[in-house]
Amino acid sequence: MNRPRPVDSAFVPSTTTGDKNMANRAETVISEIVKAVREVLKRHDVTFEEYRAGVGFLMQYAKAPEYEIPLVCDLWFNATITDNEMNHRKGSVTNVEGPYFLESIPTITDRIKTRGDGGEELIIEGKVVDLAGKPVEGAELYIWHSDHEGEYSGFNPEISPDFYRGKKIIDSTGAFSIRTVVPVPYMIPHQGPSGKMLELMGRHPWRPAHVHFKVRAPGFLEHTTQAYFAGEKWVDSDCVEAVRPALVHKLQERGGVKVLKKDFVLDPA
Ligand code: MBD
Ligand code: FE
Repeated sequence: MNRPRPVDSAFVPSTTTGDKNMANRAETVISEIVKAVREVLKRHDVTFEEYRAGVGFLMQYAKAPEYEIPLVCDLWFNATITDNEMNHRKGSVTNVEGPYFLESIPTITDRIKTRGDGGEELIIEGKVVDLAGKPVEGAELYIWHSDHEGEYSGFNPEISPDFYRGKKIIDSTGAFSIRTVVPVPYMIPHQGPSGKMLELMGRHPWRPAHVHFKVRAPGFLEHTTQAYFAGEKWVDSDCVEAVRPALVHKLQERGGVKVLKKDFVLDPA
């Protein structure tokens, strides 16, 4: 079982910084969130009993594992935040990081280590370029994905983080070609309150099969994204609602092996 990474509570912005802009932004965003919620409560004539039930439901988060609060926030809002990134970028489309990124992973040349005990072979190939189409030599391309059973290495304690993850250093051609295995649909942890919330709503806890990427290069904005596979299960009903058309790739086939073509166009910092 995957145990997602909790967010460090030190990320909570301080109200004691004396930053006036920050205070104004907090007033703007929080007061408008409250206003939007009030409008929904009015429109649906929500009763005191329902309100108390809702508060009681939220109290379950106090007893839940640490990752449950970041999980429910990501479930409803992370994809919106990443959409906002594209207001300030001209490169390829970014997407949510998810809770399973790891900093320290093996550097690879042309193959991501898999346990070799299952999973269909997959080649991921493409290029890393700037807005002018010029290769970004030295860019670090992080790739991570679930195994063939939907488990993330390093979070499922039985799978070493050396597997299903790799960092490729991009050469002067900008091109890369990496062998791994095809990930499968992924079920977010559903035993806790976030899963319970989906269940109450009559929704499922599945994400479509996906591959995660992060590209870092000096002078460029960090580029975090995912790839989804056209026609696959849950692509049209991702529980975290993060799938975007530009990220749904039609798998090609070469010599009986599936090929995912994925190019990264980086924005300048
Ligand atoms: C995942 O694997 C993921 O990619 C996201 C965005 C949320 C939960 C689990
Ligand atoms: Fe994921």
